[in-house]
Amino acid sequence: AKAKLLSDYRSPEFTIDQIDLTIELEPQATRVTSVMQVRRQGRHNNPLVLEGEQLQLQSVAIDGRMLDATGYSQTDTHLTIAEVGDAFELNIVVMINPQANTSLEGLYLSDGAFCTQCEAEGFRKITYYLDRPDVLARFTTTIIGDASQFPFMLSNGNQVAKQQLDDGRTAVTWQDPFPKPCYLFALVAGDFDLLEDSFQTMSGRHVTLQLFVDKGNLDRADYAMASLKNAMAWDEQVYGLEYDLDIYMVVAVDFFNMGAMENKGLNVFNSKYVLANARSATDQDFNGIESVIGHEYFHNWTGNRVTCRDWFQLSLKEGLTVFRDQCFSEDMTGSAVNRIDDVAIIRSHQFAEDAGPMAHPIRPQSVIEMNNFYTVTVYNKGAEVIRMMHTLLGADGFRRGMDLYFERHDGQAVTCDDFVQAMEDANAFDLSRFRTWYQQAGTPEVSVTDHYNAETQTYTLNFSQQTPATADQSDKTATHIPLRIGLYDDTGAAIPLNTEAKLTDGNVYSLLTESASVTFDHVKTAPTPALLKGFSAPIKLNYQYSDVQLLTLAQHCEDGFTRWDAIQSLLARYIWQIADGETSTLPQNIIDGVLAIASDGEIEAALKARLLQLPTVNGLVNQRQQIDIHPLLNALDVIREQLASALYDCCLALYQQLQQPDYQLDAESIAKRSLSASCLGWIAAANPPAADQLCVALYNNSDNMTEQLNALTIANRFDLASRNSLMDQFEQRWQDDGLVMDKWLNLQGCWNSEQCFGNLAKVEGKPFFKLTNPNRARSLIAGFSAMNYRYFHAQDGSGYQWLAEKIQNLNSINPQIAARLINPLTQWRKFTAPQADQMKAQLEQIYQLSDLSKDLQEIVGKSLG
Ligand code: HT7
Ligand code: ZN
Repeated sequence: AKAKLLSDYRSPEFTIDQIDLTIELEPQATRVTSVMQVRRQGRHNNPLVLEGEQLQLQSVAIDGRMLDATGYSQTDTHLTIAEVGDAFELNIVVMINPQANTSLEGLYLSDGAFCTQCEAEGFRKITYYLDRPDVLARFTTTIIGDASQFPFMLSNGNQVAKQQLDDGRTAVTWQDPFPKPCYLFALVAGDFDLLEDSFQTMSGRHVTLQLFVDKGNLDRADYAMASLKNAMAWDEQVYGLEYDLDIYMVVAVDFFNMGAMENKGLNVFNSKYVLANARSATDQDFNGIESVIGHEYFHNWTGNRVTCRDWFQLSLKEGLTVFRDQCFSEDMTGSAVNRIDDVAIIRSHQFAEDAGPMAHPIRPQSVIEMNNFYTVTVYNKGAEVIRMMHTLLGADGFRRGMDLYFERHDGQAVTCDDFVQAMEDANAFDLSRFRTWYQQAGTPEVSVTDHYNAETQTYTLNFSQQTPATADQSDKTATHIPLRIGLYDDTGAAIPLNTEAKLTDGNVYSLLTESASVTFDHVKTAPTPALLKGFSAPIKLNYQYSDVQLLTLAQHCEDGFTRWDAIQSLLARYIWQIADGETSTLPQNIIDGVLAIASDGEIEAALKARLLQLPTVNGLVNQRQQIDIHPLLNALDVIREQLASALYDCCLALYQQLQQPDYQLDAESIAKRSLSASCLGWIAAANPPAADQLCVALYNNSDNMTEQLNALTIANRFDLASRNSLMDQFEQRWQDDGLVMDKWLNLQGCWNSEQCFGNLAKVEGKPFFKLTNPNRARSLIAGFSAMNYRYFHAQDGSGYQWLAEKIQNLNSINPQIAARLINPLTQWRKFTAPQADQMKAQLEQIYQLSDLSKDLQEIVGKSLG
C-alpha cells in the first residue's frame, strides 16, 4: 500500500451539496440508494472519481439516465465516471453485507442492532462517495426496515417523516440541516431501552436528550445522562458554545472499536463509556464516562461545526477536544490529581510512541492507513500543545482565540494552522516558533544547569534544548517551550521571582532558542528550582537534583504535579541503580520522606494516593535507550518490598481509618477509596497473609465494584491465597455480563503466576470471551502483553508467541484492533537480547501473512524497517 502525503493535498475537484440516502436494512443484503447533487469545482475536465470498498454495484444514473458499463469503470477501491457535466444529479445503488462486516467499520451488526462507524474512511463501505472531510453535504436519510425488529431507526438531525410501506416495512426519514463530511454520518437501528431527559440552552431553547441502551440496562444510564447535561452547561459557561439541534441522541453498543463517535446529533458509544452503576462499575469507569461523554459532546463545535480539511489535520479536532474534556473533568472533580493522571499517560505511552518506529508529529506528514493515526501523539500530545497555548496566552487570551476561530471558520473544513493563526491574531502573540510542535516528532529534552552567587544574591538558570532524531525525521529545530518556574528555599518556602527576563502569567518562561539563561535577583540562599510546574510542556527535563532537593519539592511544593514528579524521580533513580547493580537499597532519608508523606494528615487523599505510587514499568522503560527487562522488574520488586515494610504500620492504620460505611460517588469518597486501595497494595507487599484477610473481607462486605475490584486486583497482583476463590466467585456472579467480565479478563491477562500460560488458554475457551468483540479481546490480550511484564517477556519467548497468534487471528477479523494490540511487539528495539530477537522473529512471521491488512503492513513494516 502506498503512503499519502500531506504535501500532496489538493482541494476536491467535485463537491456534493446534497445527498438523499435510502437504506433498506437486511443483515446480509442491505440496499443503499444514494441521490447526490454533484458540482464541479474549478476549471478542469477530469472525471469524477468516487471512493468505495466492499460494495456490490447495482446501477449508476446521471440526471435520471442509466449508465451502461461503458459509462464508468470500477476497481476494488474506486468508481470512475468519465463523462460528467458541471452540475448533475448522480444516482447510485449498491448492495452491502453488514453481517459479514467484522471490521466494525462502515455498516455492521452489534448484537443484532445495525450501526455505523464512518470515521475515518468507513463511509466508502456504505456507498460510493467523495469520502474526504472537506466535502460537506446536507444529508437526508431514509431507513427502511421491519419496525417490530427495529423499533428505533435513527440517523443524524431531526426525524421528518415516518411511513408504513405496503410490504409491511416502515420508512423513517431524518434530515440534518448542517452540511457535514460523510465521516459524521450515522445510522442505528435496533430495539433499545430509552432514557429521555431535556436541557434548556443559555438562549432558552429546549433540547431533547435521548440515551439508548440495550434492553434491561436502564439502571446503568443515569450517570451518562447527568454527565451530558454537565458538559452542555460547561461549554456554555466556559466557551459560550450552545448546542445547535433540537435533539441529541447517544446510543450504547457492545461492539465498537474505540471509545465513542461524535456523529452529528447521533453519537454512537462503546457501552463501556455509558453503562455504569455502583454495583457494576468502578470510580475509574465513572470518570471515563464523564470524560468521553464530555469529549463527544464538545466535538459538536470542535470537530463538527468546524471540521478538518484533511486527515493529517486530525489533531485540530482531537487535540483540542481532549484538552477541552480534560479541563471539563478538572472542573467537575475540582482536583489537581487529574493533571497527574494525564501526565502519566504522556510519559508512559506517548513518550514511547515518540521514540518508537511509528513516531509522528501531532500533524503527521505521511500516512498509509489513517486508522493507525488515532494515537496518543495526535490526541494526548495534541492536547498538551493546545494546553501550552492556553498557558502562554492565559485563559482570557485563549478564549479570545477560540472566539475568533469560530467567527472565521464556522461551517468550514480547516487546518491546524488556521487554529494557531486565530490564537495568534486574537492576541497579537508571536507563535511562529511554536508551530514547530505541529511539524516535529520526538520528545524535546531540556537540560538545565544553575549557578548561585552568594555575594550578589543572584541565581542563574542555563537552559539548552535538543530533540533527538526520530524514526521519521533526523533534523530537528528548537521549539517554543513554556517552563513554569518556582524557586524554593531549604524550608520549602517559595522565593519571589525577580528577573529582567520576560515571564508570562504564573511565572512562565518561554525557551525559544537552543540555549538561553535567566538570572533571578534577591535570592538569599541557594534555591531548589521547580522547572516544569504543572508539566507546562511535554518534554523531558534534565537537571541534576540532589536527593535532598527532590525531597524538599516532594514535601513542600504547592504544585501537586511537581510533588509527584519529585518522588517519581527519586524512586526511579534508585530503581535504576539497583537494576544496574550499583546499590541494593533505598537510602533511609528517602524511606523516611515517603513515610512522612504517607503519615501527613494535611495532604488530601487523592494526591496522597498518587504520591505513594511507584514509577510504572513503561515510564521507566522510556527513560533509557535499551532495557534489560528482568533486572529492571527485579529492582522494582526490591524497592517495593523495602518501602512496604517501612510503610506497613502507617498504611494499615490509614486503611482502617479510610473505611466508609456506604458508597458515595463524590470526590472525597472517591479519593478515600483510591488511597485505601493504595494502602492495601503496600500492606500486601509487606505482609501477604494480612492482606489476604483484608481482601477477602473487603470483597465480601462491599456492595460496590470499586472496592470489590480493588480487593480482587490486589489478590491477583500479589497472588494471595484467596486469589482463585475470589476470581471464581466473581465469575459466577458476572459471567453473563460482558462489560463486567472485561475486568476479570484483564486480571487473568496480568496474573503474575507461573500458571499464567495454561490459564490464558483456559480463559480463551470461556463462552463470554469473543475475539470478535474488541472490549473482550483488548481486556485479555492487552492485560497480558501490556501489563504482565514478567510473563510477556518470558525468557523462552512464549509470551511473544502467544500475542503473535492472537494478532494473526485478529488480522482477518478486525484489522484496526490487531494494529492496536500488536504495539508491545513493535517496541522490540528497546530490549536487549534475547528478547529483542524473539520479538522481531514474531513480527517477521506476521509480516509474511498472505492476507496481511494495510493496518498491520504499515505498523509491522515500520517496526522491522
Ligand atoms: N472521533 C472518534 C474517532 C473514532 C474512530 C476512529 C477510527 C476508527 C474507529 C473510531 N471510532 C471513533 C472518536 C473521538 O475521538 O471522539
Ligand atoms: Zn475525539
